[in-house]
Amino acid sequence: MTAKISLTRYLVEKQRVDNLIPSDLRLLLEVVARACKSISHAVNKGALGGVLGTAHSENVQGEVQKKLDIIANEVLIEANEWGGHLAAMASEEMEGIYVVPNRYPQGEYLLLFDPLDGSSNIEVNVSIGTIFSVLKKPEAGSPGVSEQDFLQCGSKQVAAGYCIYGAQTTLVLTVGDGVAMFTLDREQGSFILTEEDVRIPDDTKEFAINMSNMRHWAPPVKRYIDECLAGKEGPRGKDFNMRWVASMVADVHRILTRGGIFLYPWDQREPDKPGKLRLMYEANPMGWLIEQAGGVATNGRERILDIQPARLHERVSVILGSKNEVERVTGYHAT
Ligand code: P6P
Repeated sequence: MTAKISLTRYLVEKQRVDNLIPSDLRLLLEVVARACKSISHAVNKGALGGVLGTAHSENVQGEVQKKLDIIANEVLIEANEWGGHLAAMASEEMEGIYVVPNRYPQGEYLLLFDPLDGSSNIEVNVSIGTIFSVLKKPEAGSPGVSEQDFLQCGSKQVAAGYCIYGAQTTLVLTVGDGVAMFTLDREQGSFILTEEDVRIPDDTKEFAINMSNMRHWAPPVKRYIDECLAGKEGPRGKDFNMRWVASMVADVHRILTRGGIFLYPWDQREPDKPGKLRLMYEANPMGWLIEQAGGVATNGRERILDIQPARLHERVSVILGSKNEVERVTGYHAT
């Protein structure tokens, strides 16, 4: 029987054997994983834990916050602030950055997260998740840490991942040498390696988009979806299936598991906004995971990871997944 490899052993080997990650980054990722385990327990309690429903407050995005949004955010802040590997954190749920208090040692990493993505699905017991991204504090620049330090392209990430709270609780991670998946063994309380070197097939017959927005899309997206809907009698010569979970973590997890294309494109409902999803907390971490698994992630014009953010809560269009399918929608050819 093959030995079970825990997340800790996997990360120690990335540090020691592959010399790929320094110990501070390993420790940071272990703390994030432990925080996700705590969030998973809170999510799994549901109504029994009194954690459902709204918190009667709005986040910086103007979205009504769920109690679990706030709980997850607090769990991540409290777990990560004292360890000495972080300079600051940024969350989809908080307007500004959270600088590690002076009573704790400051580190060189910046942690960004969407503490509970897809929280509109909490009450209906559909998979949700935590998305995280790790950057290094820029070498140059003034002492201390500012919002400006976070405004780095997604290609600067040193680690990225998500934890999906579904039928299983699974942590999916990249530190730049492929994508690995770890399933939570609740009896042991540890994440166990269950997939390594994840690969997305270049072609697919499955697309994920919120079809109710069809009348608002730009023509290239409308044309692409129409061709998929035309099936084998149409120009694509094959039938397509459609999925839309409305939790990005669930749709991306399906694509990492069996291929597919995910689209949340610009639409004319908010013409001055490039898209609904957030660059720093959703598109960048998910885009890197998709690329590390052999897929492509663009905003319809350029590689997601090349976009220079101007603001912490910047939004973006997202088209990602199976290489040949994404390139078909946008005419974008990965370099
Ligand atoms: P819609 C969740 O709120 C989210 O940010 C992503 O996880 C998800 O893909 C998308 O929004 C769902 O948006 O408009 O279909 O509810």
